[in-house]
Amino acid sequence: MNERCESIRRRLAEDRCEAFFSLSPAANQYLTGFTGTTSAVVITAKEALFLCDFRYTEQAGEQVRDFEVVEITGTMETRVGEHLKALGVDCAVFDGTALTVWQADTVGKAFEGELCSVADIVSRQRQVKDADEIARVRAAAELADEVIMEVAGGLREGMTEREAAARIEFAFKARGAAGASFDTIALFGARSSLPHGMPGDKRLEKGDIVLIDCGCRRDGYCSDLTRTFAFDTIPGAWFEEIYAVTLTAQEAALEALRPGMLCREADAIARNLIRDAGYGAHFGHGLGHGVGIEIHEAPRLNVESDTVIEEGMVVTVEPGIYLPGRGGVRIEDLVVITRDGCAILSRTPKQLKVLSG
Ligand SMILES: [Mn+2]
Repeated sequence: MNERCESIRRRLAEDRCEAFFSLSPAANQYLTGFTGTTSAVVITAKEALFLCDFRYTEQAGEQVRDFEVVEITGTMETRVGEHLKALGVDCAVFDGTALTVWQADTVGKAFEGELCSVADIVSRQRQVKDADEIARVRAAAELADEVIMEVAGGLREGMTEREAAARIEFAFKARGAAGASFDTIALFGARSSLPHGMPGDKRLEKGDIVLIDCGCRRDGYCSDLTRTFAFDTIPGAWFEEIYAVTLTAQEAALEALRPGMLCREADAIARNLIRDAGYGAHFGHGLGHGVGIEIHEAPRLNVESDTVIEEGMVVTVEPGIYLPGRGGVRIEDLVVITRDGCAILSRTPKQLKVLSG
């Protein structure tokens, strides 16, 4: 019996709905184990169907457990609607955050029954990880630790941001990851003030800040890690100050994180410290986010989230201070919430490190 599928069935019973369907690769991986990019899942009280096309039939045979694998041809959305109709369903729910309007319309045209969008039907379940999922995230986090130190230690004057990012992504694959869990961020000098800047042609110079935000996907699960370094020389007292404030805020949030706390309360711990140090306007993003099958998933640690933190959630803690035109600092760890606190999965040291040039 597939417990994740049974949980969907319990939710269907509570909501008095007869069927759930999904075309989301992340939700389908969670429910079935399938890691391909195109598939559909249909769940009713009695049926559990997994739909894929010819390209994936063999893979589905190896990966998919507890679902009846159905090979389809043509438009997946139309086939899903036809299956719902053939199952005699009147009402079907889907996760509205994971389906486009076109997809819903196309399913609906073939189905002819009632479709109902429910925002969090799978994503809420996915927030709390089981031991197997935590082990996979931990393994992905270990690889990020290895790779960031190896590549940061190998940076040389004149190397471009793009090359640094490419070295990280190569190292992930060479060490057995499926690849990066998102496009690697490697920013030098003043460009480190761009919280999600794209690596470009900027060449590394002595006295530059080096901000690296990277992670990999390994066995279907993601990691996420950010460190900020100085190259050869510390750029100035201002940088040491924003580094110290960011680190204090990050460690205070880690110290406080525990089950029962609201996500916005966790965010406020770091945010208040940064604001009190005079940099409130320069920390414009949330404290962190859930990590699992997707690099950004529920819960969100931000100023407005009322989600209660629970044991087994895996989240990032990543405050930053960004001074336009000068440079920025972000320090990010990946953590798992434990019974009475959190366990930090990221092992890369956080004291300000000056990379040798
Ligand atoms: Mn992150």
